[in-house]
Amino acid sequence: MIDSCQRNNRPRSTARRRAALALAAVGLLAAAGAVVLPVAASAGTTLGASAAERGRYFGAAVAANKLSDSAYTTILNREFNSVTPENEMKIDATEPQQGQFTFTNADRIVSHARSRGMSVRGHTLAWHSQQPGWMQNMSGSALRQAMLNHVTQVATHFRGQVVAWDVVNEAFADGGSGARRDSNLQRTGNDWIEAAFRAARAADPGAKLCYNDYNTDDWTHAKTQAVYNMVRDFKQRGVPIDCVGLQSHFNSGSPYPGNYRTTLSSFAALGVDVQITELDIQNAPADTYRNVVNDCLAVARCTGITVWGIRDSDSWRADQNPLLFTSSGAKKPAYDAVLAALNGGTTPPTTPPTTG
Ligand code: 9MR
Repeated sequence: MIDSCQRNNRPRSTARRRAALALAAVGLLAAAGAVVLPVAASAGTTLGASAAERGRYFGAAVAANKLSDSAYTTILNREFNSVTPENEMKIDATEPQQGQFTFTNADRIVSHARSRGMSVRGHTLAWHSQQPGWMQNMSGSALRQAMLNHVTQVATHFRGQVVAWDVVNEAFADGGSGARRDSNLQRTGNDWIEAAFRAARAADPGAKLCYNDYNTDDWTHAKTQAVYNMVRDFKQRGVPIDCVGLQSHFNSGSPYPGNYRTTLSSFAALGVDVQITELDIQNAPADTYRNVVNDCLAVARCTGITVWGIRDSDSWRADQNPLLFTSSGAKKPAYDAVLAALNGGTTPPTTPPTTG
């Protein structure tokens, strides 16, 4: 099993080189008596560089049709070292007709990311939602076979290019039941999830395979416990699973829970990585963003954070202004809080103090 760092070590090694250069420069200047005190030499000035300093990635969901918007790509290319296609790898996008695969838009995002040293999270291979019409109309063994073929074909196409896959998305019901969500896939048999993971492993043995869901942030919730029990069972029985994605869409109805760190560390203790995969927070309070970053940093196997869009106008919940950049691309207070948290509470050496 190749880990994500080995598969794409550019952000980390670049960050290390930068840190070494910064240290050397500070050393020279200090020797010349030009500076008094280095401002935390390892403090990065972008989300991706600062996360890399902490052995993690900082990513964004990206839409292919925005790659021609230079205001958008300027922020993407400057700040992020991981990318998740927001819709372009979903089932309806990649297999609109049964057996006919289209990868043009997903390939555009992958190529944009990888040519700039960003890693790619794949989203998603098997899901009850965004199924093309032909799949919605299927059931039973024909559907099971079609789902497995989809997993195999898509994971094979992107083999070696995607560091982590959301193999299965949102398979548990909301509320207190702790049950699986009813869907045409679930009705093919309770083992559909592990079958999808085995097919993904066979198609791309180097990718980390994740289970991804929402409302699994509060440790006391039945849904969180149900996912935890499934992952524990998979690990015990040798079903190939490497990571759990917590989407972490926080708002007044589904707020950031005080026990979030317990959730992260409890999943990690099962022997899987944990990734925060779709973060956005209603009104982007700086304190909550800071807490989320610090919770991830406190858990060694919390390997990265992805925000679900770049500017507020890019968000699926644009009316909640939940992201790190304003619609015109300015950094919000939440951005500063995230960057400072990634830098260990230090202020990045961006703007020299003004004098006089
Ligand atoms: O952000 C995505 C939006 O553009 C799509 O219309 C929507 C369709 O289901 O999916 C959104 O992304 C979802 C993600 O794939 C899974 N978790 C919830 C996300 C927000 O709805």
